[in-house]
Amino acid sequence: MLKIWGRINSVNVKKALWVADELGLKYERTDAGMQFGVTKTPEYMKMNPNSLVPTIEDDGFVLWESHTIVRYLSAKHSMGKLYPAELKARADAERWMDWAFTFQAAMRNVFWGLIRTPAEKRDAKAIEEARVKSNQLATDVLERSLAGRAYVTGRDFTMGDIPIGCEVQRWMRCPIERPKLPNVEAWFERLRERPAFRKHVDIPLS
Ligand SMILES: N[C@@H](CCC(=O)N[C@@H](CS)C(=O)NCC(=O)O)C(=O)O
Repeated sequence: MLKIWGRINSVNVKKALWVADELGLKYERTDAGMQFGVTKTPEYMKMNPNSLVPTIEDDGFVLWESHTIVRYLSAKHSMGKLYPAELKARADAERWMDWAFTFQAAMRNVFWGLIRTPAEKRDAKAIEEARVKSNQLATDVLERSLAGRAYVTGRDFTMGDIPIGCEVQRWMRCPIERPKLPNVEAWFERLRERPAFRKHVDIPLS
């Protein structure tokens, strides 16, 4: 059976859990990372020398890097659907997967500052800079690209929606001021129609 290591509140673990459930896979999950430890043990580091989550094992094949995990499971179980078979359509989806890390980096200080740092220790300037940057990316890139599209690559839901869907959930649920972005909001509501997204991704931030 597929094994997944990682705590459920990690944005990168959420990507692996979402795709696994989206594909209807059975898996066994082990808590790892932050308060659960595990990631610095020799056994874990043999699988993932980065000491980070997520890691998966599928029939003896060990894989880390959340977006690669999303690609691998999509290609294995959903060729031509979640994993577009046509080269340009696939590159389009992969572009959004890569861009999700651009958005994650922009958002990082908002999320860590407001969700994982006690009020008295917050760096207000870093939080504000990250808020402005992530709002700008959401407006200039995501909102514009989603005009006339149901999902990031067009009419159909693909693996391209998974990493950026997880990052945007954080942005939507952090207590910050955001611009009104009708295309992003409609796309986010479409993601919320998916049971696997509600179960693994749209949960309270911690
Ligand atoms: N690029 C890697 C980054 C993995 C990563 O940074 N994971 C974080 C959680 S989101 C982590 O393991 N943090 C340390 C911990 O949880 O102990 C991926 O996408 O899998």
